[in-house]
Amino acid sequence: MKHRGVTVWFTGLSGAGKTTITKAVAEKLTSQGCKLEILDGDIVRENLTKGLGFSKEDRDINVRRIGFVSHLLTRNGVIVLVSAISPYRAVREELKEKIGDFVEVFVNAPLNVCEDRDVKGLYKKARTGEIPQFTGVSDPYEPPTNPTLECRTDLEEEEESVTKVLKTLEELGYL
Ligand code: GGZ
Repeated sequence: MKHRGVTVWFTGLSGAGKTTITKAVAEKLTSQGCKLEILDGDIVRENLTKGLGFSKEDRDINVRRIGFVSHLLTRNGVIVLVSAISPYRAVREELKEKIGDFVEVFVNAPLNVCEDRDVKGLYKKARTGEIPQFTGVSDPYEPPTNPTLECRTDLEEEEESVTKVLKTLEELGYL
């Protein structure tokens, strides 16, 4: 399928569903023959940004590096699906400006829902203080004020979120 390069940036709390939606969108697009890459915070932190922690400074470096790679790929016609908490609005805005072809998806579920899911048991550790500076618990998350799209993963099925993302990319002329 013919498509244009774009960064689709999924931001939201840990456990909101960023990785799940990203993988499902990737599957659909790959099956349609699109060239794409996934940059997932979790994985990037084991490679490109290994050694960085979760202070504001380190998160900003992490997010900017992801943005840098995403920009290179985007301008070479790749669809880049970024999945990172990216809690600070200013850096997301900076990358939006820089990359241009940038779709911001707010993967949103209330903190208590993410905490109830606690897939990896991280929230529990955050509450006891075993993990410091945990987003939403002991560290800030600044929600987008004007995202391209919002997926309320506590209210909609995965399928619906995926369809919304694909429809938005189509409407904006990327697909
Ligand atoms: C937030 C943390 C923390 C702290 C470890 N705060 O849901 P996960 O587990 O699998 O993904 C989260 C990941 C966060 O990495 P990002 O690169 O997305 O973060 S950021 O954009 O803010 O740089 C979470 C896990 O690492 N994790 N400690 N303190 N999430």
